[in-house]
Amino acid sequence: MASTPTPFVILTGAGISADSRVPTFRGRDGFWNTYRVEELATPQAFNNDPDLVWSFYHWRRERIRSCQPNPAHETVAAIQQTHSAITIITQNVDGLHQAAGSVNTLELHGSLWRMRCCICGNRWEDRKSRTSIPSYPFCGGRARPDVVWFGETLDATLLQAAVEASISAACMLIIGTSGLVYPAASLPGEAQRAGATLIEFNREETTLTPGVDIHIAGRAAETLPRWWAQQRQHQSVSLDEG
Ligand code: BJW
Repeated sequence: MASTPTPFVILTGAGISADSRVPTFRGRDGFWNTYRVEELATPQAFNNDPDLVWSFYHWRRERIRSCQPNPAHETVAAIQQTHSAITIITQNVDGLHQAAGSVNTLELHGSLWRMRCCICGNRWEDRKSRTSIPSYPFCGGRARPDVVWFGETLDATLLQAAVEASISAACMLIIGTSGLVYPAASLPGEAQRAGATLIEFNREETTLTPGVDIHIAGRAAETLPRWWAQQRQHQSVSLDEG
């Protein structure tokens, strides 16, 4: 017997946090000094110039520390509350989905608020302001942010969970991602092949736009709450009529 699909799976990228004043990576506002993320977010860059890469992460942590979830994060959390099996798949490392009250958030690219020891691989939470690279107190190894850099593999269990959630949903909401970075960018295709409707919320058209069923243009902090309010209204009208 075929199982009933989960109503939604939600895939988010940097654009959902743009209205919380978290800088995006690419496009109009996606800059850090004169560097591109592809030049800094790699293990080679960290090996060659750890202080430069650390200063990029220090800048990001200090900037994001005071950022609050915006109405798009809050709407994602509200959508999730309608069905216990709704999964949020995020490429973001800012923690704003959790701050908005979401659970079951698959952080595909890790977290800015966790460190990992370069020697022993242990991970720990760290929210302190750190202008220079800390060491892991137990083995003395150099710390790095526990994020996924280009050329590094994603956590296999998380990725598998993301694929399963994508192929089990009736509808994927794709919010604020350029769709340029793999394997996250392949999840909408997986969902669509399994029968899901794809709805994209983005300020601009992206590489995913030609393949989606509906593209809703504008800032996610405005478009997502409006769209969700309309869905709720349709739902209550059809319940009243039924
Ligand atoms: C708004 C808005 C508003 C603005 N409202 N919208 C298959 C094909 C080709 C290449 C590859 C492939 N498989 C693997 C690769 C290589 C590579 C890759 O994808 N390269 C591409 C660039 C071509 N992938 C990897 O290396 C991955 N590892 C991997 O696959 O391992 C196996 C393997 C290794 C090597 C070879 C082959 C296989 C790892 C990828 C890790 C990405 N890491 C980063 C940094 C994380 C840590 C950190 O934050 O510092 O993740 S890079 C950066 O990009 C970050 C993001 O999560 C990610 C995606 O960016 P995102 O979220 O889409 O943001 P933007 O800025 O690109 O877009 C913002 C969007 O929002 C825009 O569309 C705006 O319009 C919109 N927007 N304001 C709504 N208010």
